[in-house]
Amino acid sequence: MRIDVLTIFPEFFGQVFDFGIIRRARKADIVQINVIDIREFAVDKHKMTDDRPFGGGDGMVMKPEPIFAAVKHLLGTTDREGYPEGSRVILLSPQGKPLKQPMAESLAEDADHIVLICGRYEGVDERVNETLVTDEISIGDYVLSGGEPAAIVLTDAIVRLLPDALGSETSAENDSFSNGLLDCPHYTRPAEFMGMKVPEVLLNGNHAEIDKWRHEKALEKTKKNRPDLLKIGEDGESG
Ligand code: 9D3
Repeated sequence: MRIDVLTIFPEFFGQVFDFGIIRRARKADIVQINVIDIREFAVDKHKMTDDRPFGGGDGMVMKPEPIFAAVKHLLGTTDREGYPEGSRVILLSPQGKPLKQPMAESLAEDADHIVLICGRYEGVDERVNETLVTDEISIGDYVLSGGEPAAIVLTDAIVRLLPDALGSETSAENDSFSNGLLDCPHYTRPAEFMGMKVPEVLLNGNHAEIDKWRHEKALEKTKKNRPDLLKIGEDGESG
């Protein structure tokens, strides 16, 4: 898979793609990640990437021309109907569909070239959305200063699902959410730390009991922190 990140703040990404699973996946050539400065595609002598909103109001809007030029450079066309098979252009925006694990799963499975557009300021000229964008995604109901942190989150969620990206020591099947519950608590040595004891059941080697305990604790944690995950039927979701 190839992921190209379009941003006006390329330095923001620093070393975030140089650690852990993403680093390993890049080394193994499972994914190629490029961070591209939108300003390189600016058309005027001042290299402008933003301008004042038509209709008035506060803030600035990202201009369409540099983003169209960048997508044309990367995908050969500015018509989303004509993109190569398996190409997606994703706009990270507060107005997007909220990111959920199944979206990351289908992108990991179906896409071989993803272009991420990071918005800044008040937003991006809507013609980008109308013509270039195949998917508009938000990472949740809170306000960020721009799409860059969201691009990092989405990239991480996708890359770790690519075949062979996870080491054998861990598995995407055991993740939180794959059974609809949060994960159970975990403990390691020492068996007693500052007077706090590891639950006896984890020490006795009875794996049927351990599995039962883990499921109970997962349910308890989910009720406390994410009761919404236990509700079913409201909009056809499995809960
Ligand atoms: C006043 C209207 N605001 C929109 C809800 C303005 C605005 C806030 C934040 C415009 C852009 C931004 C920058 N955020 C993103 O680009 C963004 C984002 C987010 O803020 N929350 C969750 N997911 C995302 S993805 C991109």
